[in-house]
Amino acid sequence: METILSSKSKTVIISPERPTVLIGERINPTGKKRLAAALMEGNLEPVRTEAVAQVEAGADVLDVNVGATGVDEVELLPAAVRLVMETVDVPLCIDSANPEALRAALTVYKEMAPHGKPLINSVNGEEARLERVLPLVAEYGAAVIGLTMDDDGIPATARKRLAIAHKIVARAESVGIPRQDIVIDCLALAVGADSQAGRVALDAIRMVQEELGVNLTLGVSNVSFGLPERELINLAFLAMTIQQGVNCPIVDVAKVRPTVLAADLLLGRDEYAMRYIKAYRKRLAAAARC
Ligand code: THG
Repeated sequence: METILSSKSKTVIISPERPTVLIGERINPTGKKRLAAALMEGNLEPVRTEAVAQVEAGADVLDVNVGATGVDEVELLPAAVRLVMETVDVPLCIDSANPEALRAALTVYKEMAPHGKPLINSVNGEEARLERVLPLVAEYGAAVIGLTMDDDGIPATARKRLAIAHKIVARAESVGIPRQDIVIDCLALAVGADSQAGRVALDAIRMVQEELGVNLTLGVSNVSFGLPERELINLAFLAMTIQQGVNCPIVDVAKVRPTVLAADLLLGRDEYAMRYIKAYRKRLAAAARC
């Protein structure tokens, strides 16, 4: 099962047989006061800086999210997409809950990369979102992330999350979106609030992988919310989710890439440890320059 994304001249293939694809999460004002303030003033310069830094750190795809209170996403999301596409040549994951903002961003993506294919983040099992966003994805020939939640929220059991994934895949296929263009996100909640939150997400990932065969993403960092030394928990969890079937996580690339390369190596996705060693040498060279 291959999900093929593309920018102006770069193709990224998400597949269980290939190394993990890293979607950079840092173009997002959540928890970043300075970025939020800049976006509110219509200043997109920090977006450019984050785009360059993440690609330099090894991001394969960039998530672009400008959602903050006081921001007009219909205006700012397409502007951010344009700026990022002028700055770096990687496919984008366009992240908004606003269908009008998604349409405006898709229009810019098509203008900047006529043969390109972005990932739309996201739909979920809610009727209103399925009805509004899936036709947009089909019209623009994009790929789409489906979150395993619906009008009743995020289910507490893996089986119910799997049922929502089935529903999203069926609805997407019914409007002409092929299964390989659907990426499922099983959603990780905080283990600090519910000790079973990690376990449930890991079980759901495995079930969705086995029953639907689709590619899987995950926003990993939620799992450690409210606990000390979050990075430790995030990295342990990330390795486990990759083993279960996540193959395009949304992450802080600079922080997680070495761990992901180690996980890929251990799962037989890095022949002769070439990628692992290449990244090690790059870190050595960077340290020597300091
Ligand atoms: N699934 C899908 N998309 C998503 C998410 C998901 N998009 C948004 C989010 N979750 C993933 N992106 C982020 C972006 C930032 C942070 C976490 C997830 C974050 N920011 C720091 C904070 O809040 O403390 C800021 C830290 C910093 O400044 O470096 O944690 O789950 N499909």
